[in-house]
Amino acid sequence: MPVDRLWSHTGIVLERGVQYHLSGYGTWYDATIKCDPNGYEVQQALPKYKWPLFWATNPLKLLNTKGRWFQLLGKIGDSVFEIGTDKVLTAPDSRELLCAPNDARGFFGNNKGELTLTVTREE
Ligand SMILES: [Ca+2]
Repeated sequence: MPVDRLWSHTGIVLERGVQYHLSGYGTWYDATIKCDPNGYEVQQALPKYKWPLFWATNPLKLLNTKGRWFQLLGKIGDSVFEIGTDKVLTAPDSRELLCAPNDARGFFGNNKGELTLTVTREE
């Protein structure tokens, strides 16, 4: 899963109404901030003097404004949801699963690293 672009294709088509277990692992970087698929809290990751920059410019541009920074997100059709390291999902549609880090639009260029996502169909 590349980290430097919006909504990467996974090639995995889920089936509507079926339950899946999604797990993400690996390390990625938002500029110099290192984190895992659960993302980070600005208050822990950055010195205080940098907070206003984030709050003033970025949160409204996040793909998921309610989620953590750099949390692994999934998207099926118009439905966006948090995956992180662990997620049980009932597919809302029979569509391809797309993934992205919860970064601000226009700020993907400074991202590095790669995550692996496994998708298991629950029987
Ligand atoms: Ca970024």
